Amino acid sequence: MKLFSFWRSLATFRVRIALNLKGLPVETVFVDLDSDAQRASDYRSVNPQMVLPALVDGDGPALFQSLAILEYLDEVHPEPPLLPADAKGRARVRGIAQMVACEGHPLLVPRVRQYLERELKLDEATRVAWSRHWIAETLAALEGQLARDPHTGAFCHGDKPTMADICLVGHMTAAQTAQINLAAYPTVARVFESAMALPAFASAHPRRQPDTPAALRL
Ligand SMILES: N[C@@H](CCC(=O)N[C@@H](CS)C(=O)NCC(=O)O)C(=O)O
Repeated sequence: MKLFSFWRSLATFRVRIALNLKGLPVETVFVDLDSDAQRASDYRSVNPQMVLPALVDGDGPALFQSLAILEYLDEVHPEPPLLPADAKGRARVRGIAQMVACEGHPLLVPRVRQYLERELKLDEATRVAWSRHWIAETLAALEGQLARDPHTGAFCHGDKPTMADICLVGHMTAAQTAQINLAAYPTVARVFESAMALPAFASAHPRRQPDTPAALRL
């Protein structure tokens, strides 16, 4: 398998965790988002949406959208499962994953930040306020969902990691980078600690990748 990746990409972080949990070896192709390499013709031919990640399994075609890739990996390599066995549990886990991947994260990606800066001419402080606002909104939504539900265990759903944790850790990483006070989100923070204690999560961390700038490497 070939994974198109950038160290800081939170959507790619998700796929790296799933590959690690399932013990699947992967060749990594680095696409530098900081130099807009996602818009160069060679990557555009892999993923016309010009976003990471993309995953090529064997002869392809390239798979795109991190949640679709996670579902694919889970179908083709079922162990360990990324979704619970029961339909309501699967709906809950997918719902939590989508709160991050479909609601929170899209407001933070480079093309949105660039539009705010280059087209709407927002200054740095206003753009930072935008990011911090949406990160906190998603944290509050996650906390509300996790804190009230008895299905929440050491992880988002019970005591084994699922797709929900895979998405949650990326969002918490964004919150840490934005230096958001996490005191109001104790359940999210606790689940984050449980997940990041697992080597499959820890080694996928954005600051532990071969293309992570040396000054930022953990
Ligand atoms: N919903 C997509 C998000 C894809 C996405 O926006 N990826 C970011 C990195 S995390 C990206 O490549 N952005 C490039 C850009 O915004 O120009 C997924 O889950 O795969």
